[in-house]
Amino acid sequence: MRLSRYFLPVLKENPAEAQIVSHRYMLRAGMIKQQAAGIYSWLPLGYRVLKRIEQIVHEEQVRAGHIPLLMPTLQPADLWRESGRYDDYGQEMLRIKDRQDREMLYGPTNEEMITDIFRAHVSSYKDLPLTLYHIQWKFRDEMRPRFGVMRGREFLMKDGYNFDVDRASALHAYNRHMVSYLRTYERMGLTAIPMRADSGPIGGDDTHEFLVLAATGESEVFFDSAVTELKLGNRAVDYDNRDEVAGVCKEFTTLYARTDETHDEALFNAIPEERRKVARGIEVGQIFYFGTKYSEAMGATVVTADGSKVPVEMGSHGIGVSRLLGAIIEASHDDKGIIWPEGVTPFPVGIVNLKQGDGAADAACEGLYKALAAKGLEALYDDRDERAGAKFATMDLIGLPWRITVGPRGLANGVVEVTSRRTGVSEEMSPEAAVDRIAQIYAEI
Ligand code: P5A
Repeated sequence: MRLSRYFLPVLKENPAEAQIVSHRYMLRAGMIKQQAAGIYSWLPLGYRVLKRIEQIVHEEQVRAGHIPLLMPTLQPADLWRESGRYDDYGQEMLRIKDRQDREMLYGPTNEEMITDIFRAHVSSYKDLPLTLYHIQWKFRDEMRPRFGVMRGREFLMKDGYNFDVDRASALHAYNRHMVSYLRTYERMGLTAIPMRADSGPIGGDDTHEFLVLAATGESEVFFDSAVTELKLGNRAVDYDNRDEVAGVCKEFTTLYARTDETHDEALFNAIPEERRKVARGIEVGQIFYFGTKYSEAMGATVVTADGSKVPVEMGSHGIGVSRLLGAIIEASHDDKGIIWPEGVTPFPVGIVNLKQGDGAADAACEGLYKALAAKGLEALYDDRDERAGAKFATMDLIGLPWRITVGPRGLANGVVEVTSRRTGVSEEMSPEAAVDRIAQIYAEI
């Protein structure tokens, strides 16, 4: 993409309404525009990151054996009357009437609708296990929408629902989600710690929230600092192997890590003092096992191997897709702007032409741009007729992890400069070597 033809409305001034750094940088970098309290347009740069995050979420769900579908944003109220949640949900639910005076709502979550789909089409244990998920907009009329996409009213969620014949299989589905979430967050450059939590309006006995530590997080969390060292890394996990999946979950949930709702002072005090941490965290996901809560209320049953009819065992599992942009920025920025991890960056690399209009510089930039494209890497090429300082400031603000700087002086010596946004370290090399270096970095992601 050539910046002269792109739509990147960066702001020079700090927007007064933004209280936290991620909100400030998302507005300044021209990623989002507020349209009403807690409701945003996704401008091109923000939209690219949102799509990257969605892509990673999809890949890891499919890897775990989960199946994508798409349910609508609008739902009939009657479904929610069946589960009893139509009245329970209160003012957080946006209720709408259509022209026939039928009661509708903008879905805050989809347990009822997926149960309705299940009961219409599945009746035998032979069709299980089954996990269906979608990535769809939700609406919750939050009392205090704030911090930009962090606590929106309209927000994008990945929500998945497992259907299993018995409790043991449903717990395996719960564990599978935990492992797939760990991998998902790691690919985004995040450390998200699973913490024992409270199930709130979704209901159920077993639930973990995934928290990214950040001073601006809305949840107070208590944990053993050793938990922050755990990494899934590249190990291959066989998602069908119950013991192996349970083993990974055990590794990640044995050390003390809880939100304030489930915090236990006595257990906490048993941790060696130097490892006892109280901090704040951003909830980027939550998984629930709730058994037959919805299937019983809504008549979703399966016939088991011995011929008996039982309500299907279920759980639901959510990732805050749009919130993740804010969480990643909170975890990865400096005073100049965002520092995107390679896994989610809107463009893999930026090209800065220090002297637009100079024949050699223009030709070298075009060459780099094409050579990167040939390797599947779409660079953001700053081809505007601007001062070098302004170009660097824009690149630093929007946070592309790598920058190639091209100027007549370097070219006279046959070199361009490759700079890491994270470390600020620059290295001179030939344009060909620069392309190979960037391609190598992304080949390893
Ligand atoms: C699990 C999937 C559920 O709704 N039902 C379907 C279950 N869980 S949840 O914890 O309530 O939400 C899942 C994740 O969505 C994000 N989230 C939000 N993001 C932005 N703005 C909001 N107002 C908001 N509310 C929830 C969180 O990341 C949460 O973990």
